[in-house]
Amino acid sequence: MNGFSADLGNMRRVAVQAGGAARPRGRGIVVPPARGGAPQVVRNALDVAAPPTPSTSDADGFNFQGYMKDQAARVDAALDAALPMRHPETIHESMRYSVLAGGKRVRPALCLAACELVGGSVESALPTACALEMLHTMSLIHDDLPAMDNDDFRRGLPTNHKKYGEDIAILAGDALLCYAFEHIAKATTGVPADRVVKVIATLGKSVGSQGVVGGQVVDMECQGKAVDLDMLQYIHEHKTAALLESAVVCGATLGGASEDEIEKLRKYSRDIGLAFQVVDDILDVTQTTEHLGKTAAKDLASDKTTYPKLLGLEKSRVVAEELIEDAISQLASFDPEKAAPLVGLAKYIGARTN
Ligand code: GRG
Repeated sequence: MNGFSADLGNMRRVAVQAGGAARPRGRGIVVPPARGGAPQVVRNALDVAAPPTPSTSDADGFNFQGYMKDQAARVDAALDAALPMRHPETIHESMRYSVLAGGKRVRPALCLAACELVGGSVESALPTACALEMLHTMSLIHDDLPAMDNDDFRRGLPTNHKKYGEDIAILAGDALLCYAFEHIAKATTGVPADRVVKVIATLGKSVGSQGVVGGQVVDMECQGKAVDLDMLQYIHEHKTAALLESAVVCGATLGGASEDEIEKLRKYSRDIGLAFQVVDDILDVTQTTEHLGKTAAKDLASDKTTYPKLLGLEKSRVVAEELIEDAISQLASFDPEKAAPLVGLAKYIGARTN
């Protein structure tokens, strides 16, 4: 696995400070003030100076860090424009606070890369890429609520309910969930309508009771109980991998992929999706709160079953590596130059440190 991928994860610059305030530095996104508070400037995790050149290109000369930085900047600008301040201000402030708080923008990047891989344009997939980030962010807002994971920090900032209260945090999640679909339907241009309808159906299923919500429910029901590997895999595949799969499949659909191409990309995305959560489990026990931008050792504290708990750290790392290798093998029939972003994303997901 390439060193450059891991470096990307080290670039989070939104520090968790005493009191939870973000440290304004240089250029960044101005997040609207909370009730009565001052505007904050936060930076995307990828919006930082790239490390020295040797680590920015992989063996094939693809500049993955540069690619991710460009895609994140594009997505951040599109999200900023898609979520303007409106009346009633509180809810829009709260939505913007979490969506624009940074994040690695992995799901939008997967969507844009899959669309371009099969011949589509970034512009045609950008509304769906933004919708994916809105859905992902709403799932984080709700996951952090006291009724769920009860967390105080996310993306290096106080969680949405800590900042705006539980009532507004629930509603901000609800509003982002609705707006994501409205945004795809209204803002997608240059794509045949039947593809857009397919994307809306795919995305809807992936976050509902047969996807993210289903995985979260089983995860909650399993807490404090003995969980075997099959059950853990079910949880991870639904709670986390479903949205990553959707990102890739929706991007490919918008770009006009054939059934055969969709199937290969579906297998790729299932592998990276599961690997993403296996690595998340590993990071929970190997990284600090400051580095992660969210509370570390949370799974340990809540006695959750994780891959490291069932298999140990080393075996979990091997599982993640094998999944990444399998994912990359699904891309073998595509033009290597066009597939480079998805190869890079797979390697990054396997080697990320936050
Ligand atoms: C989706 C309708 C709907 C409801 C939400 C609360 C809930 C139901 C689901 C929880 C889903 C969840 C939070 C899964 C964990 C996924 C995960 C590993 C998140 C971390 O993603 P990163 O590392 O985070 O990409 P950043 O902040 O970089 O975007």
